Amino acid sequence: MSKILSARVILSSPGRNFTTLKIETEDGIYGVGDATVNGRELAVVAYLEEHVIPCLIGRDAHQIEDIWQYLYKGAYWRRGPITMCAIAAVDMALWDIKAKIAGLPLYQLLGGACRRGNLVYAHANGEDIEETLSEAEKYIAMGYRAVRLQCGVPGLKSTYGVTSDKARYEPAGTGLPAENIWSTEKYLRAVPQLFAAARETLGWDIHLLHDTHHRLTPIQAARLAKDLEPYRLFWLEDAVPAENQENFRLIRQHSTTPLAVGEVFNTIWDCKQLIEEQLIDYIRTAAVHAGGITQLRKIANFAALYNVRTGCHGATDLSPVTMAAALHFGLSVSNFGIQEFMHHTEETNRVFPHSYVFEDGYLHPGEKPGLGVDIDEDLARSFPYQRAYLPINRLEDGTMHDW
Ligand code: EZ4
Ligand code: CO
Repeated sequence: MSKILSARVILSSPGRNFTTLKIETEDGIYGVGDATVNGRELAVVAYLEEHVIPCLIGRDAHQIEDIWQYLYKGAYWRRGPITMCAIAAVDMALWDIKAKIAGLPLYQLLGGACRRGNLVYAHANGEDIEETLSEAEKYIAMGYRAVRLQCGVPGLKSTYGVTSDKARYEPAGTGLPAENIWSTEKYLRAVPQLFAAARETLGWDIHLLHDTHHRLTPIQAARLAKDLEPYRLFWLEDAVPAENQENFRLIRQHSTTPLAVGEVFNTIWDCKQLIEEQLIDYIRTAAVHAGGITQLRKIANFAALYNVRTGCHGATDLSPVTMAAALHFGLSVSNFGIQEFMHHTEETNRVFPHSYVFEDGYLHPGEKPGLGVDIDEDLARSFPYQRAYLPINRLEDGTMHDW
C-alpha cells in the first residue's frame, strides 16, 4: 500500500505549452504524467483539478489498473481527448511511482528490453525539394536511420509540416489560430517528385516517411500511395481522417505502401477495425492522448495478433514525460515499429530533465528508476502559460478543410 497524499497540475510554457500532473504518496515518492492537449490545455487542467484529483486522494498508488478503470468506467461519458488525456496523466504518474518504489527503470516492470533501443525518425522540413533534402542529410549525418520528409508545395504559401524556423518545428502559434490555404491537387503533384529526388540524393539505406495529415479522400490517398510505391516508404501517415475506419480498405486495395494512423486516437476502440482487418501497418497512438501506458500496452498486444506494429506520435507538443513513457513502452513490446522524435527546445529540456539518450539512430530510456524524467517546478513557474492554437486550413475557395 502506498497512499496518494496529493496531486497537482503544473501548467508551463518553456517554448510551448505543457500540462503536467505530479502525484505524491505518503512515503514521499512522486510520479509525473503528461496531460497536454495542444490548443485545449486548460480544459484538461479543469478536468483534472475539479473532477479527478479529489477522487485520487487516499487511494493506493499501486492499483494502476483499478484506478484506470475507475476513471474510465466511472466517468459514464467515456472516451474523448480531454478525458483520456487526464486518465493518461494519472496512469503515467502511477507507473513512475511504482517503478521508483521497485527501484527499476519502468521498462523492466513492463517485461524487460526486447532490443537495444528504439529506432526513431527525425523531421526534415523545407520550402522546396533541395532544402528538404539538405535538412535530411543533416539528420543522416547525426546518425538517424529514418527521416520524415515534408516539403513546400509550389503555388501554396504555407504547407503543413514546413515552418519558417527550421531548427524548431512548432506548428502551434500564440494568439488566435492562423489561417492557411490548401490545394490537394497541387500537393498530389508535388509529393512524388520529392520522393523521386530523395531516393536519387539520399539513396536506399535510409528509411523515408511522409505525413499527409488527414487531408485526402480515400481515392486521392489510394492514388498517392500508389504513386509513392516505387520509392519504398517506411510509411505513409494519416492518409485520410479515420473516423470511417473502413476508408482504409480502398487505399489497401490499390497499394502496398505501408500505412500508419492514430496520433489523434483516444482509445483502443478507435483502432479496433483498422487492426482487426489489417488495414494499417503501424498504429500511432501516444501515451498522452490514448489513456496512458496501460491502454497503450493493450493496443500493442492486440495489434501483435495482426502483424501491426507500433509507431508512437512524438511531436514537440508531447512532453518529455510522454517521450519517456513511449521509450519504456517501446523497448518492452515485441511489435515495436518506430518512434517519432522531434527535438524539444533547450528551455523544455531544462524544465524536464531526463535520462533518455540518442545514440546511432536509437533512443534508449536510460536506467534511472521510474520514467527517468522529472519536472523542475521553480523553473516551470518562470515560463507562464500563453494561449496558443494550431493553424486552421482552408481550400483556395474558402472551404474549411482538415488541418
Ligand atoms: O500535427 O503534434 O506526426 N506529427 C504530427 C504533428 C501534429 C501535432 C499536433 O499537435 O502530425 O506535427
Ligand atoms: Co502526424
